[in-house]
Amino acid sequence: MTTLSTDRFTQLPQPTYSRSQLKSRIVHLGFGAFHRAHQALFTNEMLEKTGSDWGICEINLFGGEDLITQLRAQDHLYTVAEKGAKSTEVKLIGAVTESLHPALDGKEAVLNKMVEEQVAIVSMTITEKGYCADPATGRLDKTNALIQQDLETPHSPSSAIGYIVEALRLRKQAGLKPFTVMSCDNVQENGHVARAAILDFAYLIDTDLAGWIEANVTFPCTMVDRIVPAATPETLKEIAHLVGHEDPCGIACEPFRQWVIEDNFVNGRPAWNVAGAEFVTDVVPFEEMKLRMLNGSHSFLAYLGYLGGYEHISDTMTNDNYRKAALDMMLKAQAPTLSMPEGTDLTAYAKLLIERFTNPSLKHQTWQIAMDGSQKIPQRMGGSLRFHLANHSDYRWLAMGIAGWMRYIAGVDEKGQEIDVRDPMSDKFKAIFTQHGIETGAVKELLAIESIFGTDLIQNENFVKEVTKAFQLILTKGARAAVASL
Ligand code: NAI
Ligand code: CS2
Repeated sequence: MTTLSTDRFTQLPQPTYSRSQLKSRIVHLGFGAFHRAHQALFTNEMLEKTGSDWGICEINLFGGEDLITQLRAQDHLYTVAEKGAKSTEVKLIGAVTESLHPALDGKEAVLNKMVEEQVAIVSMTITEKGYCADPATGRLDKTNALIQQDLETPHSPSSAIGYIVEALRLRKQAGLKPFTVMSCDNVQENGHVARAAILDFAYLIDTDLAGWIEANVTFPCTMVDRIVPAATPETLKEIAHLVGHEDPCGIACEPFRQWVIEDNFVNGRPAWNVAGAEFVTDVVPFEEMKLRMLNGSHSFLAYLGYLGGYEHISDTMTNDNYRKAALDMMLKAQAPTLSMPEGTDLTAYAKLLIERFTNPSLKHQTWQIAMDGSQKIPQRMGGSLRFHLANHSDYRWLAMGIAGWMRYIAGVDEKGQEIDVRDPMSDKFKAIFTQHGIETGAVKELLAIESIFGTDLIQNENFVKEVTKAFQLILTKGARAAVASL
């Protein structure tokens, strides 16, 4: 790796705040694509407007060592390219103060940082599976391999949950204030899930500590939104062209961004509102709206789009049937299940989503969104399904979405090519399809997976019949025809 100097960014507008005054008051777990283009960018803008000292220490617990090394080599500066349909704006982010990785610096360095007195917030974008929670119940999955390991050696953790509990134990022991734990993942009631996983874990190792966490730590829920596809050699090349130099930490995203945060911080917080974030008392309706309407239709398009031969979400939007099905999914299958504050215009929201999905400058792979379906399906489609089954209303788009997921995880596409299925449960899926072949016999077995579908859905005959029918249609006619049939 070449050492990169910071003068590479001189072509861009520089931070107007004093970077040397920043303190690592936020420790962020998960320096992935999303955080770089969302929370760090909001923080950067907040610093521009307030001149406060809220800096971020970035930590990757799993993978991403190179990214951390590269970030250090450029003084923790990096660029975000906001790509609209017609133009691109590049921003330089200066909010990051330092970075750590257990594989580079050791676990103790990570824990020591989390225990520093000035740390007031530990935030997370660690993917759905990072919570080690059962997606159907939102409680800690005690059978999770990382959790089992951390229960054996809680002072030398590996999981994000284990790190947070150990850091809180050390803070309690040192007589320090706790920090707020703020999840920024696409998990329904993300703060509540983080809280449940952390408390469940803490109660298993130390009831005093668990009681202290319960009484003193807050876990605000957040609704986060910005489409940030994984970086590709093409996007990095484009950024290099725009910046005038390479930036291996650069990331491209859409211009839209939204952040709704439950205002429940135990140890202070930055004024992210000056950068456009909204502080509210109840985030849950907004989370549900976004997870069901945006992410639910995203997953629908990802599975049926991939099977239909579309590489990117914007490619699916060139097919009128997919476009109409996505809008119907939003307005007919998802919107009716929501209870939104007065004045929320879900039709306008859906139209904006379709516009965002259509952005041809954004190369968001269907394959990327298709990842980790076992963690995503319950919150994106499960709640709405239960609503329609109870109300005897039309849920054909949801049944097709689930059937599309099942056909996708069968691991072979419509041309007989292998699909690289990435999911914590991929071994289980493989076993089911090995036993049943890619036939409707697999449907019931998949619906019996409790962590995804609970125990109730499989008992609903109508639901099993609808999913089986949709699966059969995809098998015999293909995904494009199945979507057209809706
Ligand atoms: P990414 O793949 O670029 O980064 C994933 C991050 O999660 C890495 O920093 C990695 O170290 C960490 N991680 C992975 N597994 C982990 C585990 N078991 N425990 C702890 N940390 C773990 O993905 P990206 O795009 O940053 O997305 C991350 C999450 O952010 C998503 O899963 C989603 O919940 C949320 N999000 C993403 C959006 C996007 O458009 N990319 C938009 C809204 C939310
Ligand atoms: C996507 C999301 O990867 C996925 O599962 O549905 O990351 C989506 O891009 C974001 O939630 C948009 O805010």
